[in-house]
Amino acid sequence: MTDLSRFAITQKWPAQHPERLQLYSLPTPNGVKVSIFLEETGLAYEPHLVDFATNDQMTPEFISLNPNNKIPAILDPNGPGGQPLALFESGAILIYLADKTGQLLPAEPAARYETIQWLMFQIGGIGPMFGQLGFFHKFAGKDYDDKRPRDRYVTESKRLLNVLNQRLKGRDWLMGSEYTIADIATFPWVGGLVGFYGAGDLVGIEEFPEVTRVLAAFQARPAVVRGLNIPARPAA
Ligand SMILES: N[C@@H](CCC(=O)N[C@@H](CS)C(=O)NCC(=O)O)C(=O)O
Repeated sequence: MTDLSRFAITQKWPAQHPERLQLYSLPTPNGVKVSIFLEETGLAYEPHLVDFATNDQMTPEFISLNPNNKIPAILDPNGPGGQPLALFESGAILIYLADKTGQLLPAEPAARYETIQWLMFQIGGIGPMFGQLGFFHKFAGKDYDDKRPRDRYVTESKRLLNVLNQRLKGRDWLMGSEYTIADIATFPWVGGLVGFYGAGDLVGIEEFPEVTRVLAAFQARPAVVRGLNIPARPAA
């Protein structure tokens, strides 16, 4: 029987199935990357809801696993050497899980690094920029009279969308015919920009037809449909 009791996070989120990978998350663009990966690959896991409405991410139990107080985070009871491994940062988690399962990250070295390059492009560019645009367009920042911060993020988001659009010309996915963790990292953010943030018109999303084509293909995948709602949010 796997014992995860030395991990304080299990005191707040007890493991019903301690032999399975434990996922601590919420369905946000960063959170769903991991649930989508897990749904795509079929690796057994147990999802736990980290509810921002009650500031779960700020609790000592959560911070014991991720001192950066952000989702997603995982605890794999069967990590390297058969020992438990706790991990945060969605990019690190995706690479770890791809290596563990041998899926969704090419094995050939050049293609592997190219995939990681596009993954990092999302982590360092698309995520932070689209997230700031969401703040200035949908949340508290929309009430600021000075529109220069919002416009700065609109310009940068459009520039990033153009890079994506160029890359996707003649390709099914970011790495061509192979669907990878780079797509799983990127398209929840594009979907969130257009959907949740309602910023499609603001960034002129129709100017990026390759991006919208691949977004539609991504959102049609059954594992994506499922992953976008895991862990389920509490009823409103
Ligand atoms: N670089 C991190 C970003 C994670 C992140 O920003 N998560 C957000 C949700 S999308 C969060 O947990 N926010 C909670 C908070 O800021 O209190 C990753 O990729 O995992």
